[in-house]
Amino acid sequence: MPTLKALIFDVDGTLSDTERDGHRVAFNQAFRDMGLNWHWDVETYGELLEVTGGKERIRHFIERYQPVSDKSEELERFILELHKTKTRYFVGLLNSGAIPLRPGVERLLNEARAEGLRLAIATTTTAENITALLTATLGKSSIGWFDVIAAGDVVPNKKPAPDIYIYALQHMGLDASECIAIEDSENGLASALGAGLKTIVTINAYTRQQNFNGALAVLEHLGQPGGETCVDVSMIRRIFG
Ligand code: XBP
Ligand code: MG
Repeated sequence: MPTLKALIFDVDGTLSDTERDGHRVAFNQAFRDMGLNWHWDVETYGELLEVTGGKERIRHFIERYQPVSDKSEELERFILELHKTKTRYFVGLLNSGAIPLRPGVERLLNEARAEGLRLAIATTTTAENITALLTATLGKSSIGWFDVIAAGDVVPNKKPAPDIYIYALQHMGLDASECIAIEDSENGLASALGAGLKTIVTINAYTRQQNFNGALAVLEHLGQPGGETCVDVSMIRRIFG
């Protein structure tokens, strides 16, 4: 019977509720900066979230709503520049402290460390965003709490493909059977399950209606002691089996 050795956390929607008031706002600031008359309202962004990866989301938006004839390198350079501008704005929002951790995240991270569980991150987002989020919410030293921070373009295929979780497992030298993933979305769950990981889902406004078949548990959030839900290490060990 495998022993639980590590927790692997998703970032956007899991560590923090970053999409509606973070990434979406940063995208719109970047559009304005680059003289585009595009605006992603809350509903449109929710639809665009079906595509993971900010650069991939911009490309998908262009293909669906702003088709251009040339698929040239020019377009790719434009997308890269637009995404770089967006990341600058998003990091600025994180640095301002505008985006807190979700309930129970800091508590569970500290409990896991105290119990000798290893920690990792497996995310589609850009690595720079994670450094900024961890520093703003937990302090710079928290970056060292994670054995692996597997992020964004380090793998060819983003979520729902399993690549990013497989990358994290390989770099930790652990088997999927020794770990649990914590996710927020259908794409994230598919990615973790595809890598063979048992997965706990904490939903949010954008993912509430999605299909979480196969998850070990689907919860509002990680909760606090005495609350309706409190995901702590002993609870995780129980459902891990
Ligand atoms: C969520 C994503 C990311 C963010 C935007 O990542 O799909 O692409 O929406 O971040 P996860 P970037 O849930 O796996 O953390 O613009 O840096 O891609
Ligand atoms: Mg997520």
